[in-house]
Amino acid sequence: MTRSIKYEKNAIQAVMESLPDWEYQDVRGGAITRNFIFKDFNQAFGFMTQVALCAEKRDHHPEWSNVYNRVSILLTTHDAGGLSDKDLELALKINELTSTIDE
Ligand code: H2B
Repeated sequence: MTRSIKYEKNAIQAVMESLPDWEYQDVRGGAITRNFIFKDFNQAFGFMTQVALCAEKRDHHPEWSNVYNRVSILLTTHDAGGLSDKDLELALKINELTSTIDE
């Protein structure tokens, strides 16, 4: 398993520039969040299924919640105590998945 590399404070701005749809949160050493709204529950859960498979493949898992057509995702790396390259990589993958969903 590859180790994660935590981003220190001075690197956060550059990271967030590559993730315009995500918001940085100064919690738990650093985290990023994004909220999604889908057409209905089927579409939201289909998206979650795709994210779950990508997460498991990477052994890197989101903190998330779902209410009907809404999905909220928070990414942080507890092993590193904050935001890491694994969060950035998964966030970019999640962006890629949403761009293929017809809303
Ligand atoms: N997911 C996230 N988001 N952060 C982690 O630090 C993490 C994980 N660690 N998934 C992995 C699993 C670790 O607990 C296992 C043992 O590899």
